[in-house]
Amino acid sequence: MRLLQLKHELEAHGLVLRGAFEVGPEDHVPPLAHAMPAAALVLVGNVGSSLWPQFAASPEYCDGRRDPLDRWSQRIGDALAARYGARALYPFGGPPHYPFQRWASRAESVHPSPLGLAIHPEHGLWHAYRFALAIDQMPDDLAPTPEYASPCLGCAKRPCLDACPVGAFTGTEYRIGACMLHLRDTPGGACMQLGCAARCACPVSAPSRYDSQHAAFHMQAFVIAQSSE
Ligand code: B12
Ligand code: SF4
Ligand code: SF4
Repeated sequence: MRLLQLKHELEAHGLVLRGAFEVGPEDHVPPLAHAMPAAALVLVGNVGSSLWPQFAASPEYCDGRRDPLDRWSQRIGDALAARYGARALYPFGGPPHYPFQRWASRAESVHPSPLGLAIHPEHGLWHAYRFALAIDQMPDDLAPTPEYASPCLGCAKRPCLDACPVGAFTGTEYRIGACMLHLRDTPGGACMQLGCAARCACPVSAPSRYDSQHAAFHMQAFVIAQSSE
């Protein structure tokens, strides 16, 4: 596999190559076909609202059925896996969950933030992962990952921890019950319409914030998923 070629293919879907790394036993990547161990893992996701135009025009978004973004991701991930002889792994569908945030920190310079979301030096909190491709050989053009310090280290005021209207983030835990009550009580409120206020309060890479339609889609999906649990 050449990462440059994959990168171009992903661009057509609004997806972004999020890095790759050589797999070790501590990464807990499942085996490929015939129990062959994976040699490398390639991560794919979105930065800002990169995927929104393509996803919003997709059959999955328009068919009114459940989990459109997961189904869209799966269609693209499965097709790429078949073409590259890879195994596609998804962040959804658990538990158990594949450790995507841990894998992300192996693939590129992201760090845990006080909100639990991984923070990226360029995209801040406005990025996520759609799938990973496990492959049997190292990509020909894998470059070393540059290391950047976490932006949170230089953020003394930590405005993300003060912005939630119901104090759902304590710095060590996320009180999902309090958050969910607020979201259900205020369907027209800022969190539901523009995205989590704590996430929006982070000053890092404000221009990468999700477009309002994209943000509202995720918040609605989040409430629907929690309501059906
Ligand atoms: C379960 C889950 C949730 C649960 C619980 C999350 C939790 N913190 O416990 C719920 C439903 C609450 C949730 C909510 C959201 N989630 Co979520 N979630 C997951 C999921 C499916 C599994 C996480 C997990 O348990 N992993 C298992 C462990 C073993 O994996 P790990 O990588 O080793 O675990 C690391 C993280 O869990 C992290 N971590 C977890 N909690 C905390 C808390 C703190 C304080 C810190 C520092 C670190 C940290 O540390 C671990 C070690 O590295 C992941 C996808 C995935 N498969 O990873 C998405 C994921 C973490 N979620 C994601 C997102 C975006 C959200 C939402 C913002 C969705 C939305 N509305 O848009 C919300 C947050 C709500 C809000 N108000 O902001 C993204 C995060 C992207 C990023 N930039 O890091 C992920 C990676 C999914 C994706 N497709 O990219 N989520
Ligand atoms: S507001 Fe500061 S501490 Fe919070 S996520 Fe952003 S950079 Fe990190
Ligand atoms: S979505 Fe709103 S209520 Fe929920 S944690 Fe974020 S700021 Fe708090």
